[in-house]
Amino acid sequence: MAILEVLHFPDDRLRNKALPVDNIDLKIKEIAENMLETMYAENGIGLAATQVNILKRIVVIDLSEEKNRPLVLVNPRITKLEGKESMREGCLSVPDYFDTVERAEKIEFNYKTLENEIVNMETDGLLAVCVQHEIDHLNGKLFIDYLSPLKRQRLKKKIEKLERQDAKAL
Ligand code: K1U
Ligand code: ZN
Repeated sequence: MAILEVLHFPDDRLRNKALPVDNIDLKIKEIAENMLETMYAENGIGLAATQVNILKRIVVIDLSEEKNRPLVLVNPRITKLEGKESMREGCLSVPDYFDTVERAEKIEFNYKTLENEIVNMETDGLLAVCVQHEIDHLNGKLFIDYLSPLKRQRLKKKIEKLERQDAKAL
């Protein structure tokens, strides 16, 4: 198992679109294991493969307190969106920044498990938000894209300034 490097905004590689997984083989299982280890190490509740520069449609999620209920979603696809809800979101690719985003309140989605089974699910609350956030990552979209251009520009400048300070300190 390995902890992978999580890309940070404004890295252009976060804008890449992930491709569907054709065959769930040992390599895909190893990627999923490494993604889970990375998500737990970073104290996240989700992680999409594009965040670790792997352009495959794989997402891991664990909303449990004990961090012992991992979900691996291969080729996840939302089939129905209902209602609207605003929730405060964070992102492992945009460290130390949280903001409120409006998304669908209730979703229906499907995915393949690592055992090659197709699962259909209906959900709301944090899981619905997290699935939408992670599928956005697979499509090269970040939660900050929903903010106003002014807010996003300010955030980019702040991050670039911090990066320059970090580089000087080295
Ligand atoms: O995809 C990611 O970057 C992971 C992200 C998932 C997410 C959190 C909150 C709303 C939508 C999607 C995180 O895990 S952010 C970090 C975090 O630790 C966290 C944020 C809110 C609740 C619980 C944990
Ligand atoms: Zn994220």
